[in-house]
Amino acid sequence: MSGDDNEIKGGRRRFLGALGSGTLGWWWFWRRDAWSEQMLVPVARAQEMPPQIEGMEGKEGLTVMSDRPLAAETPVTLLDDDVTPTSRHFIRNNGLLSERARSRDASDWTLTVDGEVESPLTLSLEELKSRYPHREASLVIECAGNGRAGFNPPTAGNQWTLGAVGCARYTGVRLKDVLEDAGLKSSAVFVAYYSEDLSLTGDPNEVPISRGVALEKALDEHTLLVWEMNGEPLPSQHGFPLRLIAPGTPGSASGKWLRRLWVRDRVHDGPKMTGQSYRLPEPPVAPGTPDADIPESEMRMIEAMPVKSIITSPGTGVEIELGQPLRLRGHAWCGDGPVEAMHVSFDFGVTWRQASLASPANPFAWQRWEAALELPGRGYYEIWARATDHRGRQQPMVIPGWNPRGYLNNAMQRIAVRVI
Ligand SMILES: Nc1nc2c(c(=O)[nH]1)N[C@H]1C(S)=C(S)[C@@H](COP(=O)(O)O)O[C@H]1N2
Ligand SMILES: [Mo]
Repeated sequence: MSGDDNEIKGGRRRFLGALGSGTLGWWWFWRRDAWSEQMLVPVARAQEMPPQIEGMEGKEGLTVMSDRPLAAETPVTLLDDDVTPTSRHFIRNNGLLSERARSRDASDWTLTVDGEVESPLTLSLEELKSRYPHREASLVIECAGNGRAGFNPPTAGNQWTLGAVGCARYTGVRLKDVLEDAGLKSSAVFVAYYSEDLSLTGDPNEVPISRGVALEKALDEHTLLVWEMNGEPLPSQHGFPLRLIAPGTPGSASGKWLRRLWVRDRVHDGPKMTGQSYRLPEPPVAPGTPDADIPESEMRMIEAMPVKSIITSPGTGVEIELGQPLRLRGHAWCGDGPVEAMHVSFDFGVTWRQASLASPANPFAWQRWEAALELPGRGYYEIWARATDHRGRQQPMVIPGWNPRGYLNNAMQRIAVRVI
């Protein structure tokens, strides 16, 4: 890092230092690296990129959480685009890339669809492309653990802040069309995926993750099998040659590097489907409750991601001149329907202003929000941003229900602003 960057960061740190002493535990300010990420301008970040982490080729300014398996999130100010460029889409791998994903040769690749179907299918990529009508859509994928860094006491797993989310454009076919072609039996209740990523242990028989979607979601017309992301064949890290996108569900349902869809007569029980994986305690538990004290029968599967929003511009720590409006931008989304309203506050939630909110490009795309705030005078302000969904549910101000794996933190984001 150059001396200049140090100066910028040092100055802003002094300005933001006061935030650390707040009493509400506003987590993205507490975590030094989280808020320093947000303060850096992209050009400074470029100089900071860790050199040559395998799999990060072509990724711009992402923060690597883990290099084995690879997990990297996007600083929130780099998520401003309506359609997230591939270079800025987060990565979450549970295992290691297969030889096929590395070599990008799909010539002898097939997808098998079997289980509770009348006629099992084995399809090449060309057959899949030629048999069913093509669909294109902008779809949000959000890791269920996005925001995990906010939980107290901390929970194990990647300490995502705000950036394990993206909304890229995908091309593929409806999962529904493929399932109907195979002919669903009345016993079908769940569609499980098997993929060809490799376990970290190196054991070729060990499956790093095998999840999927309940039948109703599988038959939703927005649940796709895709071979293209942002107009290019799927990148190696994002599931080449074919992945599932079940938008609105935890990202882990959207299997990458697919080989098999197993239609099941019960809820799937593959790796990361059972125990505490992608489940919330019901009834709720006190923060820090040991795993052993929560019986498996009291863990309920997460089906939809909750309402959430981000402030993509400006980054926290910005200074504006008196008399200039503060122009805010970001996105809002919800896993089971549209976002209905977006509000911002500059006075700690005492008053709220309605922001403009665009319709989504299609269902399950995120929605652009914008606001121009007149701040009352010189000094220090915090901006809070709050989305309200189609059922009137709002983002909480503080970290919501602690759970053993740290899922579904959809607390409002806030940024600090100084009027000079
Ligand atoms: N086969 C397979 N599919 C997978 C994963 C994986 O490790 N293996 N990770 C899941 C998780 S936890 C998430 S959040 C999303 C991330 O998708 P992305 O890496 O394209 O952002 O992929 C999901 N699909
Ligand atoms: Mo995830």
